[in-house]
Amino acid sequence: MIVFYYFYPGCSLVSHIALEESGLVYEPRVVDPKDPAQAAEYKKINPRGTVPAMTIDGELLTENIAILTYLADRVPQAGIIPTGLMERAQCMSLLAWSASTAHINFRRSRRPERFSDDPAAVESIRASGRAAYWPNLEWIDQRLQKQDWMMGKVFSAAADGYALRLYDWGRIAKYPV
Ligand SMILES: N[C@@H](CCC(=O)N[C@@H](CS)C(=O)NCC(=O)O)C(=O)O
Repeated sequence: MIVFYYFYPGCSLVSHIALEESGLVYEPRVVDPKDPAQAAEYKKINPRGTVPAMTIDGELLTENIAILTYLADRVPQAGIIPTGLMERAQCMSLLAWSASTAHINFRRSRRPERFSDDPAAVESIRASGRAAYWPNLEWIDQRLQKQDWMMGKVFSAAADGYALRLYDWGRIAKYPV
């Protein structure tokens, strides 16, 4: 049995899209990590307190990239991650960049206090995160000018789901997307 923990507008949207595409039956649970009571309760399940997380027959799996890989391997016909050797590697490259570069630039702009305990530094961290996120959005846009989907001719729930998540954050943060 799969239980899936998520929150909008969190990065859990990416795993959520892939889970829907997989066709697997799951129990959805909304968790607001910013709500202290919910966060305390949730940490009993996922001690990191982050979403997405999933339990599969009681075993915890965290991190978008791990969840996406698990779902892609479990339901290969769902088109979550391409199956060819190089296509798969290129998709993993894109997912890693999304999670470790674009997401973190956006986080710097939204949660600058997490990057320094010096209150005087917060505004400059926010501004540099905001500035750094824009080229990330432009890079996705340039890719989609040349092809229909992030991985080329075929939809990938993982790669296109991440692009949608990053675009939607741009929309929420009032970038001219
Ligand atoms: N590297 C993780 C990031 C997970 C993450 O930080 N999720 C955010 C929402 S976008 C969260 O749960 N934040 C709550 C917190 O850090 O307390 C992944 O890709 O799954």
